[in-house]
Amino acid sequence: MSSKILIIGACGQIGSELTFRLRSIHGDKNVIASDISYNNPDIVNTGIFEIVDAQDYASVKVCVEKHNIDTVYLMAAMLSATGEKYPMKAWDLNMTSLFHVLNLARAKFIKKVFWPSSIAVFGTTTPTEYTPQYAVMEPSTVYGITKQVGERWCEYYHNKYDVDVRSLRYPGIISWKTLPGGGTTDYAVEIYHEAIKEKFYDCFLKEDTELPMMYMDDAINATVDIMTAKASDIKIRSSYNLAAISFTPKEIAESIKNYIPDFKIEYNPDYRQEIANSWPKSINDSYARQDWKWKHKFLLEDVTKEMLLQLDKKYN
Ligand code: AKB
Repeated sequence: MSSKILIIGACGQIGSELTFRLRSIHGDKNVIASDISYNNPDIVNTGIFEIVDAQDYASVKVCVEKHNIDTVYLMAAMLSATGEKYPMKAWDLNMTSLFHVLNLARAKFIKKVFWPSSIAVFGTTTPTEYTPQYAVMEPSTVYGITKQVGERWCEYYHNKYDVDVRSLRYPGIISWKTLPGGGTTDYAVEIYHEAIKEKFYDCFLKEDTELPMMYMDDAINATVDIMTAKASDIKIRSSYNLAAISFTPKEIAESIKNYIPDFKIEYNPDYRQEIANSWPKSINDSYARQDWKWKHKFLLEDVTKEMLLQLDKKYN
């Protein structure tokens, strides 16, 4: 019997592409997309969609029971940059929604949970190059704090209540279908849109700010792979380091210039520079590669080629 899946936060950058992929694997009738509002017509009008408030236990539970859900992907969250503007709202959304889903699993309403963590769990005291799975974690953003605490709760619910929860520490995710919102790594998506539309990008990070990044297809593959792996292969129940590529704003701009030679970039760092400075430059994800055979496919050249191709079709 096919699994019945609920995606909470399905209208967002990762949630939307995850919805498309899971519909293609499990069939449209087995995947219920949900969000707090009808703000992504591509998701709302193309399959089953429900309004679910991730902060309201009853709202989540009613949807789970109505559709006989066994697996929940909790993709709703407030990201790093917006979280710094609204610290308490970020804490409330990111923690309350996680507890609701973990408690539904503990009470056996659902069998399996995916919850994304982030490179934001690391902080200025973490080694920045090839950051290991087990490193000092002193996050300096509210978002990072919620992800670090969330990881501890995931492991706790697994150990104490046998909850099958699986998690990845996503790097910055690059995609063209749905814009990201409120993150520090968003520059690496915006730059492609502006390159196609204006041949100019005003970058909010310094030219040499190196951060871990990944193309959306790789992120979705990793998510599907960890969720379909045998439970016994998932040895880490907090969250797995996950990596693909690392680059600076200058390097991404150079790769765009290979296709748009008159593309120009200026650097005007704002409050997000400090957030980026606190994060790793590159990640060691050897546990993911070893335990459930994770492999990335997209390098920076592939990402640039695909992003410019797709956005050129969209805007021109
Ligand atoms: C952000 O920039 O806040 C996110 C993340 C790295 O988790 N994209």
